[in-house]
Amino acid sequence: MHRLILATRNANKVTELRAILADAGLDVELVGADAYPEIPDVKETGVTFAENALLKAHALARATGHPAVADDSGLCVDVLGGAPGIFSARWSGTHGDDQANLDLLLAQLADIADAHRTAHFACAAALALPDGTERVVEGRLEGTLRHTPAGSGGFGYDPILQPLGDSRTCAELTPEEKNAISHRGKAFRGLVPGVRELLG
Ligand code: ITT
Repeated sequence: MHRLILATRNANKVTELRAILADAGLDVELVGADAYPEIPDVKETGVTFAENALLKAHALARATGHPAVADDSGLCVDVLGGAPGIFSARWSGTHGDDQANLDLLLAQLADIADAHRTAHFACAAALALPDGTERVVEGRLEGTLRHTPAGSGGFGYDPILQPLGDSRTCAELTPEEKNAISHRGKAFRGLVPGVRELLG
């Protein structure tokens, strides 16, 4: 059985990709980056989601000698020209402060009417082999931004992103409902043919 490394310390992402690989009937042992605590995190120096996902996947594949998958994702707001984009996790200045990031974005958009509050979550998922072979797939979840947060599920900007065709925010969906339509779910599922092709 092939060992596949997922370049994240987020256990939810490992669970989600493991389920997608199992659904696809792929006999792969998926482990998170926590299995390799000695390998340092990679600097995300790319300027697109795809570049950052590829950087992380190649670094982990080289360091472990195993195929590696990585993702990079964020929220892209149309009226802000696609920002926060790759800066989503540190939009307020502090990496990973979800509440501060969300509060700042809502303040910036305070005067923007509903018709102009379109946005999408974007995710690039990359697969890299130790020999440098690579595949990358992108997924999106389109929606509109609420004026006030709603819901307690999920993370990040979930309480303000209402998917097109739904009356709830992402934070009001069950994890299964969100995975079925999410940018990350789409990108991970889109990567399955590449995993099958390259790992058999
Ligand atoms: P890693 O440790 O795997 O890198 P991360 O949380 O630092 O995870 P992500 O690439 O998953 O980075 O996401 C970057 C930011 O984009 C994240 O902090 C959120 O603010 C936002 N984001 C991405 N996906 C999201 C989602 O499904 N729901 C809400 N916010 C999301």
